[in-house]
Amino acid sequence: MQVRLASMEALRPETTAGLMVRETLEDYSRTLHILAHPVGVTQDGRVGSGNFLTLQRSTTGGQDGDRWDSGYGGGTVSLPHAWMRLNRKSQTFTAYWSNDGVTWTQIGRTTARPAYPQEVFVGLAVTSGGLGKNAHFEFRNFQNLVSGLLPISDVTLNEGNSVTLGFATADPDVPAQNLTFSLDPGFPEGASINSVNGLFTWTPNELQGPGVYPITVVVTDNGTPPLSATNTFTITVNEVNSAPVLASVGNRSVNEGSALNFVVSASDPNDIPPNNVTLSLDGKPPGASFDAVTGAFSWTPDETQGPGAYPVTFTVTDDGVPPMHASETITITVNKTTPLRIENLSVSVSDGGFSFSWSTRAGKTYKVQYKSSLTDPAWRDLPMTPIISGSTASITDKYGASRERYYRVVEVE
Ligand SMILES: [Ca+2]
Ligand SMILES: [Ca+2]
Ligand SMILES: [Ca+2]
Repeated sequence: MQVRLASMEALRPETTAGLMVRETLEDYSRTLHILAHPVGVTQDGRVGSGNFLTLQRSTTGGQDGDRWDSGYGGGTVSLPHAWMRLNRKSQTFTAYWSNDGVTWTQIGRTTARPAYPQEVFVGLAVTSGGLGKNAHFEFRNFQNLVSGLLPISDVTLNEGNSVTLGFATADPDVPAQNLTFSLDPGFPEGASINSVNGLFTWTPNELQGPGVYPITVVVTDNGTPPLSATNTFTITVNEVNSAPVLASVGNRSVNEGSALNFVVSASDPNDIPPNNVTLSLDGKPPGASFDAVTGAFSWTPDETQGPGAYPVTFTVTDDGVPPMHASETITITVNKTTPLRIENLSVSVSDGGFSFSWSTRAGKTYKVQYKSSLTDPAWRDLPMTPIISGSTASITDKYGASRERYYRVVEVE
């Protein structure tokens, strides 16, 4: 706080006027003063050239004439411009004087022991200079400077949301100084304060939640020296759970009797820290298996399952709060496989060989193989290819009808 002493009348050597801090409103409370002492008589009786001085009562009920650690006898009191300022930062009190309210000179500084309470009483203090004496004082320009940064409540919000907070001084109408707002180092990335109007804004990102962030706002005036006040509060950022992601599976098809194997994978890439994820499968066809840990699906549909279309749903669920999930429903198409059937097979013996004919199926090609004995280990291809005529294929093996051979017709894909 600061004040200008504009006039004093009825001066006596002990007449003083200035600012006071007191611990309580009781008599003989601990106090701290900065006083203008225009007559300039020092406490030990010597005449000075005009002084500002600091005094304190450092113990409850004790003497009120203790100096601060250094403060007695600064500057010249030059009415009506006798400016005094008393600044508190935590337990450190500093006194300044000025003859213009712009350039300030420190006169005393002390750290209170025991500590003063957070809230103290402040005001103007005068001494007439003797019992029964009257004196008249005129103060102007009292300002409760930035020391009164209004307290602000702690804030809790979700990551991704914005917070805007206004920081006001306790005395918003008065400050003649330009005030500059800033944040103490250590504030979270992305947080900022408007240096002019004290508007604090922050949108904590995914990386910053969950977390607890103490933030200290500093407001500084442009006096000489500059004085500042701080206000610390806490922002708690909650984690917001995002859904996990299932890697695309896609529809599948398989022939009955064949194995279908694939692996489903999932993660939680949109959360920091990521959640644990669990896989599950709905609509599992009979005979299929699914490993929820590895995501491995396997199924060999049997003869009774094709043809058919089987919708199955894979789901990933995370362990966030609340749990989130993602799923994909695919269709597994089971194809019927048609066994090879050679129809309308006829065999004749003619022209010194064996002739075969059979009905063909569209899109298929054929070959004929033989063995001389059924105990031969392998079938051999006949060197000639079948002759296709319409939907009939025929082939003649001029091997000699009196001999023995075993044949088979092979449908080639
Ligand atoms: Ca996060
Ligand atoms: Ca998640
Ligand atoms: Ca998140």
